[in-house]
Amino acid sequence: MSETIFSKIIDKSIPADILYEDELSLAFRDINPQAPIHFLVIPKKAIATINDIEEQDKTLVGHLYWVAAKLASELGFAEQGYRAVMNCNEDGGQTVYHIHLHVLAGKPLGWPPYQEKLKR
Ligand code: DGP
Repeated sequence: MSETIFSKIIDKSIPADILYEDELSLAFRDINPQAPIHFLVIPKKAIATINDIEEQDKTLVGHLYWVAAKLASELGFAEQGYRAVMNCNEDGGQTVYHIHLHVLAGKPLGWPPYQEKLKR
């Protein structure tokens, strides 16, 4: 897999506002926040898209949600609520090809993200 900007954040060759790190994962604030709180939780293992998650990665992907919930609790927005989503490929809006969980919070978030216009 080719290197992405997130590999450089993992190896600390470029800076990021890091919220949490362990041997498997890293969480840092998104450079272009879409909500009052917006951070990313990524695996240190480079996996390009959701489609590239292999059977041996199942625990690792669950770990990303565990980190999201831990930070939600520590940062104080767990009870109010939040969204934790991964975009996949072009239609999903993915721009960085190293899987990442977006964690968005701090205001009521719109749903659904897309609605067909009703035909007359
Ligand atoms: P996605 O579109 O789902 O692939 O989201 C990629 C996110 O990554 C986007 O919200 C912006 C964020 N991002 C891209 N480059 C950087 C960076 O260099 N630093 C940080 N902190 N976030 C970045």
